[in-house]
Amino acid sequence: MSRVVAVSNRVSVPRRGTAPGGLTVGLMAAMKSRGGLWFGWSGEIDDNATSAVKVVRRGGVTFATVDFTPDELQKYYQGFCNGTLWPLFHYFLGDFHFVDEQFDAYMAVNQRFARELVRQLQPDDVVWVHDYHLLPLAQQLRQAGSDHPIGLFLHIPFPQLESLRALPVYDELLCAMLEYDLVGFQTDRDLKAFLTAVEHLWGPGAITADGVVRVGTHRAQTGCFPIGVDVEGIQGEALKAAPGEACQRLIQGMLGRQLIMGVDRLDYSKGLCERFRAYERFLETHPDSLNRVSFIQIAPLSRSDVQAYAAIRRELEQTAGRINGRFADTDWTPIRYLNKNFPHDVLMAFMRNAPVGLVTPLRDGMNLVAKEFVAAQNAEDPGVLILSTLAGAALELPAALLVNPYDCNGMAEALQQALQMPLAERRDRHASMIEALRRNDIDAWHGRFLDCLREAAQVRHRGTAALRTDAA
Ligand code: GDG
Repeated sequence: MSRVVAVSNRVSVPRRGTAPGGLTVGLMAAMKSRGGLWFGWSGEIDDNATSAVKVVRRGGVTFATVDFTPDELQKYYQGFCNGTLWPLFHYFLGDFHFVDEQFDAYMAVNQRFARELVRQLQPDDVVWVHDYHLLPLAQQLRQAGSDHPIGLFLHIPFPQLESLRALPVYDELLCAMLEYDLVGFQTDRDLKAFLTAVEHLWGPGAITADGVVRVGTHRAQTGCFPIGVDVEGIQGEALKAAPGEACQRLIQGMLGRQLIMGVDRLDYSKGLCERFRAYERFLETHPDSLNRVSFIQIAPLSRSDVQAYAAIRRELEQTAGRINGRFADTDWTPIRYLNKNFPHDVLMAFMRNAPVGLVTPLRDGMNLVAKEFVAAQNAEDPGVLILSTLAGAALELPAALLVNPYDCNGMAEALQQALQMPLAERRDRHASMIEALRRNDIDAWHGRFLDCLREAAQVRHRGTAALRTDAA
């Protein structure tokens, strides 16, 4: 069986004693059975980052990482990735900017990744590239001589054409994406947006009924592959960590109050400011809830993002401070906001103990936390998921309490409804959601993507062979 080579901007090398997050677990599962390789940025900055690749082996998987120079971090990562593509693809045009130099750095880092990666590849490898940081990687790998099956999965939304057109180089990027054998999206909505952009650039004739895009000699299969979670694994994590010190301290600190839980990477797309204000509105309009609920928001932030997120941190600290100042009592803190990272199993145990999961991004490709919250629940007495309609996950989880994350009153009312929901209704909603999660779990996600990728590459190879025969 061929080896799976995963490529992502950031590689998370598992460390002893830490529980990795959802995506890491999924990728590791896809790679472990076949002895995989994971290539990308180490997370380290080095003034003299040379081309040296650091290689370590953990749990049957090889991790090959490179460092970034401060210039690459600033122009490629903070610049084009996080200042251009991330806001544009999440429809935050007000935060979006375009700088030629940063785009050049983006192309250069992709070229450097390709150059380093191609040296690590074996003939039968299947290359699976992840996310918006690496849209032109297949193009660069082909130029570096790779003929491997290469697929791209976009974890974040793909924007509608009218937003996409704000990017001066959108046509160049789309053209580069057609060098993949397979381009996969989280939802049908993202896939359609991509095909609309293709049609705009190359006409309806570029797309066949089965989602293949043909432009010149390029042939890219496209498809929708919503990412899932490991339902049984999460149940196991939650049960294992529940008796542990961290979870017990949380439960004791609640003093019997109902817990509302939010877990998000600290980012403006996650709608945290709007969520805090909705909780404030809920306390204002439901005074009977004072001292009976507590909202805990966990929002870890990575070292390299500290500066970029200073403004949102300030706003969240101020809002949390105002809410606590307004409503707190001698024995009650209404909102606890933690910029702290917890082991994944501890998070799952926290979620299992929360009657309400509040997941209200302003825009999200999928949102794994929503799925993890559902998977972590006790089916006999499940908590209620409040979920943004603007998260990809909402399409698979219509039995959640769906809210518009910009609607402060609507979210406050959903909180009230969730906290009051009768057990029978909670069980019904949970049963329908858990069934959807089991139908499309993390194994289904990587299994379907990799099968489709191999097939797409075979079709390309057959096409190339036929062309050679014709020419002869
Ligand atoms: C992108 C897309 C898409 C969170 N805090 C801690 C921690 N986490 C884990 C969660 C979850 C993961 O991180 C976050 O996943 P999300 O899906 O919510 O969000 P993004 O990071 O924005 O991911 C998104 C995803 O890719 C996958 O395709 O769903 O739409 O934006 O697994 O549990 N894990 C640990 N400590 C924490 O403090 N260990």
